[in-house]
Amino acid sequence: GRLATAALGRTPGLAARPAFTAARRRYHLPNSGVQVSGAVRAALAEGGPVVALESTIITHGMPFPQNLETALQVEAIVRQNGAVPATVAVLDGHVRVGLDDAELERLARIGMAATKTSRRDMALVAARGLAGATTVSATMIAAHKANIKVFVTGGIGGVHRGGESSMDVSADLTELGRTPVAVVSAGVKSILDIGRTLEYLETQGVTVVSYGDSDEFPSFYTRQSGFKSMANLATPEECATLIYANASLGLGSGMVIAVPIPEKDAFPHPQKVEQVIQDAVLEGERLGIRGKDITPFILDKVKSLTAGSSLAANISLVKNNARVGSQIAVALSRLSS
Ligand code: PSU
Ligand code: MN
Repeated sequence: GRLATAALGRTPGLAARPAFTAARRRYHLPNSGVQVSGAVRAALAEGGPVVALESTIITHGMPFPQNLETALQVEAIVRQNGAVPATVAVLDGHVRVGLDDAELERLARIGMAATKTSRRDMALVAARGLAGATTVSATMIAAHKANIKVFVTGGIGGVHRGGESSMDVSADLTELGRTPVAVVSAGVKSILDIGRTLEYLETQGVTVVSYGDSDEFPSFYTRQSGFKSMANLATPEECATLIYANASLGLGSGMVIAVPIPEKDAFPHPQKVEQVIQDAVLEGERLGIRGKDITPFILDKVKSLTAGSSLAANISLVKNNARVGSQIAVALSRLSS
């Protein structure tokens, strides 16, 4: 008890204080770190391949029920390619790594009512016991805590157009600078300033490579951006070797593995998309939308202004990234064993 501890001349630990115990009950404070599902824990224990997946794409990126269908299909693709999927989200204030199908459905139905959760939001969402959809930054944090090195998503955040004056730079980029997880994506959407995004990643010390036969940096809906990565890596084994080297050197920083959208699903009219994006950016400015709301706003506008064809491209590239990311995770687990 408290008295006995005091008599021994020690201060009772924070966790033992009655007030703290009450607060924990009331505010759903997790005991420590993240909660990893049984399937993911089992795979990690034997050094097996695991792929982390984010959840903002489920709640804010697509409408129900396509979001649930896509999430389930992406997990299936990961399994077909020999890896274990670990979707990350905050449920009832607990940071979870690995969701079952019922939990995925719960999240998909919550949709936009879930809190979009990047690094800065995590503590508040946990303290309040809320449902949080993790962005790339928060998913990287959870993945790293669980010791997962490969993470698959659609597109990463970046420097927004006009970011040189608004200072709207996604927390994804600083997270990539400080957390050693490889993020497999289709590059950066042209709703962002791709050139400045790559400059910022360079400053943050983030390795940026393209997957396949070209060092062109892809721009989500299209295979080109007019900018180059540091290199092109042609096989999952090369990517795994890069991740292994990053870990061996203890750099502590993350990397971007950019996978161009499959040719057949790439947007045929980049100029049309560009016009749509410019309209959406202007409308966002007019309505005074800023902070974490601007990315979902522009994505939604682009979706409706392209009559849904962007949704099909989005689903295609996420599945393709899941296939490539899983192959990389498999190659990495062979390399490490
Ligand atoms: N880019 C996309 N689709 C997305 C996102 C970005 O093409 O769904 C989401 C990701 O979860 C990413 C987040 O981490 O938006 C970045 O938000 P912000 O720009 O507010 O940092
Ligand atoms: Mn922002």
